Amino acid sequence: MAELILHHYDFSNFSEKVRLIFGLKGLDWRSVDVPSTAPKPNFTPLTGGHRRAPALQIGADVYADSAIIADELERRYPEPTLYPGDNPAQTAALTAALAAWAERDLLWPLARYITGLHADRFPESFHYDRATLHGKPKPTVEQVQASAERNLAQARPQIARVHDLAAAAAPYLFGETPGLADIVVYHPLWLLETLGGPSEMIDAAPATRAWMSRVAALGHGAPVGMSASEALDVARGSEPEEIAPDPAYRSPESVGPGEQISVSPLEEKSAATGTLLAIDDKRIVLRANHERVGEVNVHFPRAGYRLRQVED
Ligand SMILES: N[C@@H](CCC(=O)N[C@@H](CS)C(=O)NCC(=O)O)C(=O)O
Repeated sequence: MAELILHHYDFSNFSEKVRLIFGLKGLDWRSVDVPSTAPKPNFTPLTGGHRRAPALQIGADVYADSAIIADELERRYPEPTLYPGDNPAQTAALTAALAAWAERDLLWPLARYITGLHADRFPESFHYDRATLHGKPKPTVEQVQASAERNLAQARPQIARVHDLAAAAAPYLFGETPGLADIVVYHPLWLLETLGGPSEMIDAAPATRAWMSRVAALGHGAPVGMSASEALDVARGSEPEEIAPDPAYRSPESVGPGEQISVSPLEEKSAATGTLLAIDDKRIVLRANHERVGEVNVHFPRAGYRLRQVED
């Protein structure tokens, strides 16, 4: 089977989520560093232009979001499962609901708080890059710093929820076996401490600290470094998988297979473009073409992405 190639960077929390999935499943993988700001000329040829990290490349198929990466890894490597317990479908549905909360209400106030608190440690270009991504004007370092306080006010009530979850963990959120649920709640707190050092908000709850240590102990599996150009060569030397569209599916945007489309994360300025290959309520698959890599399939989850038809 083709190697698992993760395009990621060290302080990316969504990348940490995937690294921990590799750890939970005990997988070997290849590790390619991606810059944390645009442009990303050795990355976007693989993604139809999508710039966010992480992306998992398997040959000429690229999974461009941690949620679709989790789905694909569970499909290819079902044991140990990401959804432990007697009712895996129920665990998967509850995990998705937990991720929606953790990756929005918990993550974003924490991320804005900690990058605001340490705004002067990042180059100005970093703050500008993130503002541009969200269609906002260039902020001053002082403006970024000023946002720390109001975001802390929003983060704290959500951390209190994590404390309640961790206090009830036995010893993981869904019982004796770790699962994706633990990882999705963990990675926002990991970001807080990766950027800001040990946090008093976490030390205040020993159960949270102990649960976080258990999740961190999942590790990252077995990575071996790879250069970005080697990864591009792998894509160029591979054929993308054939994927049959569901003929019965009608997208609410009235877009169908064979049409030129753009795919963007909701409320964001960046987009991937290509030919729509397949779509249903779970996924969107684009066929993109770039002179460096030839044809690739780019896979996105349906939830969290919007589609637009574009002119040929
Ligand atoms: N929904 C995406 C979110 C990915 C995301 O926001 N990644 C951040 C890094 S943790 C990012 O790409 N930031 C902008 C950049 O690196 O260009 C996922 O689950 O993978």
